[in-house]
Amino acid sequence: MGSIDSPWGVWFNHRVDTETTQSQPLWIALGSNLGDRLAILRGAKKALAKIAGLRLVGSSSLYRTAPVGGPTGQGEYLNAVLQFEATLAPFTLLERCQQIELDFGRERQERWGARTLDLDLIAYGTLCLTTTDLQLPHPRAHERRFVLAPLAELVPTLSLPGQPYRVAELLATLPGEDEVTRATDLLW
Ligand code: A4P
Ligand code: MG
Repeated sequence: MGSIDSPWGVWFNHRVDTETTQSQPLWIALGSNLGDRLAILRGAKKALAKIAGLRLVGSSSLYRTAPVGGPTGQGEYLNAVLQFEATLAPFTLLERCQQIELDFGRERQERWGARTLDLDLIAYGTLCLTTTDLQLPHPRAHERRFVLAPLAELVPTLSLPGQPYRVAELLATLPGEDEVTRATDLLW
């Protein structure tokens, strides 16, 4: 595995699994709508913070959110976003996240179906990646209130790579304000 000194300010359409020597900001979105959601998200946060090459530096509140897409009759989600300083190579990071999803009972049946734990890599520095297994920034992050609301708590002025608008501006244009509410009663 190689290493590079500069942040990745370029587009890749192939597997780039390179550690950085200079840490990059990384945002991971967490979601759960099956099982003991609060315990799962707390456990996932601890597990992510233990990954070598990641340093947890910020945590949004939890949000109660109405399910978007997928089969009807799904339960409400708890969603949140965590911020890290990261040097871990992106595909290795994806593998670590998928292992944590499995550790918390994730089963993949249908797309956007109910799940104990979903970990989505929202953005990793300025890296733009379009591969079968990993896209960065996450291709739907900019249109999802359940991602943007917690992300705006952490970095309202961030522009996701490739997006002309800042997170808080994107959020202000989205409908469905009543479908995403900050869970002020839940600490994690
Ligand atoms: N993948 C590609 N890019 C990424 C990335 N940046 N981060 C690939 C994580 N994974 C990425 O994901 C499918 C494949 O995406 C993975 O194998 C990975 O290689 P998955 O987690 O297996 O399945 P999924 O989550 O059902 O699919 P997808 O398309 O990632 O769904 P989304 O867009 O993440 O949406 N409503 C509410 N209220 N809250 C939610 O959290 N989540 C979803 C899932 C739908 N509705 C929701 C919520
Ligand atoms: Mg996912």
